[in-house]
Amino acid sequence: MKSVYSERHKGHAGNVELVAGAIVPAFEMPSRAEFIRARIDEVGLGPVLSPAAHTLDAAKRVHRADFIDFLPEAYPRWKASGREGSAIPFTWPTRGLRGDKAPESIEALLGYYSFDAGATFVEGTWDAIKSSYEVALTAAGLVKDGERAAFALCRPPGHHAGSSFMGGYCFINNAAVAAQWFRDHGAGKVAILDVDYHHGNGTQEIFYERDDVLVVNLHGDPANEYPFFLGYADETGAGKGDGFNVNYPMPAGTGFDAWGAALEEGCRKVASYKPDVLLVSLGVDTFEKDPISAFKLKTEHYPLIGARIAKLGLPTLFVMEGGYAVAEIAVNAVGVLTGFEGA
Ligand code: SP5
Ligand code: ZN
Repeated sequence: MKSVYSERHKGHAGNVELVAGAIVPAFEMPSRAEFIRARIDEVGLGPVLSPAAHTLDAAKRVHRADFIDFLPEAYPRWKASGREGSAIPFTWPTRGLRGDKAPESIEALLGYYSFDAGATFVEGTWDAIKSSYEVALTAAGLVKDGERAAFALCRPPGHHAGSSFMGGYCFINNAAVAAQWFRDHGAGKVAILDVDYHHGNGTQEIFYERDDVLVVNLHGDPANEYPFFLGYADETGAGKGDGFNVNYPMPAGTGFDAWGAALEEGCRKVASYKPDVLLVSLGVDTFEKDPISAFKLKTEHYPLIGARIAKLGLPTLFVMEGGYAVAEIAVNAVGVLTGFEGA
C-alpha cells in the first residue's frame, strides 16, 4: 500500500493543553506522525510519497469559505496584535450569546471558529494544516487512479472539525474533504467509517443532511466522553440524510468483543449502502494504553480491524486521525494497514 506523508507537519509543535488544572504538552504531538512514518518502513508497507500542492478550493466544498480563509490568518494576526505565545481559543458564543456575528478581535475570532481550546496555533501550524490537507487529497488521487487502497498519514487530524469550526486538535476535516473530492470526481456514493475513539462530530455535522455520503461512527459514549455534545445513537441524519448517519456509542472499558461486534454491524451498513469508495477515519486511541481514552483494544486486534475492512472489497482510503500512546500508535495504525493487505 502506498502512503502519503509530509514532514511539514513538524512545524505544528510545542502546543499545550489544560488537563486537570495543569498546562501540559498537548497529547497531539509531532512524534506521533514520526513513529508511524518509521513503522511504515520497518514493516515494508510500501512507498511513501510526498503530497502535491493543492489550492484550498476542495476545502471550501465542505467548509465555510470564511472559516478556511481565517486559518492562515490566525497566527499572523495573533502576533501582529502584540500577543505572545501560541494562539489558543478561550471564549465561545454559547447559548445566550451571539454566535451569528463574526467579531473583529483575533481573540474573539479564535472562539467564534472553534468549539474547544484544543485547536491551537504556533508559527508553523498553518503550513502543517495545509500539508495534512494536501496529504489527504494526494492519497485520494491514488485511489481514484486505481490503487486498491492508500494511507494518508495526516497530521494534524481532522474529524472534529466541522463546516465552520475547529477543535479537538483538528482544523480542516481531511476525511470530509477527501469524501467530497471523490464525489466531485466521479464517485456516486461515498462511505466514511470512523473508528477513532472519539466521535467524529465534524464529519457527522458536515454530511448530516446528505444521502450521498454515509457516515458510520464507533466511539466513546458522549454522555461521558469527549466531544460530549454529539454522537448519540439517536442521531440518524436529517432531511434527505435521514438514515445515513450511524452512531455506535460504547461505554468506558469496552474491549474488542463488544467493539468488534459494533465494527461488524457498521461494516454491514457500509456494505448494504454499496458505496463506490470507502474512507476510514483511522484513529487508534481505542488502544488500552491510550493516555486520554478508555477502551481496551490490544495491539493484536488492529490487524483484525484491517482484515474486516478489506472484506468489504472497496477502494479504500485510510486517513490518520487520533491515537496518543506515542510509540504504540505506530504499531497499531500500521497493524490495521497490514491486516488489510494480508486479508
Ligand atoms: C483527533 C482526536 O483524537 N482528538 C481528541 C481530542 C481530545 N481532547 C480532549 C482531551 C481530554 C483529555 N482528558 C484527559 C484525561 C487524562 N486521563
Ligand atoms: Zn480521538
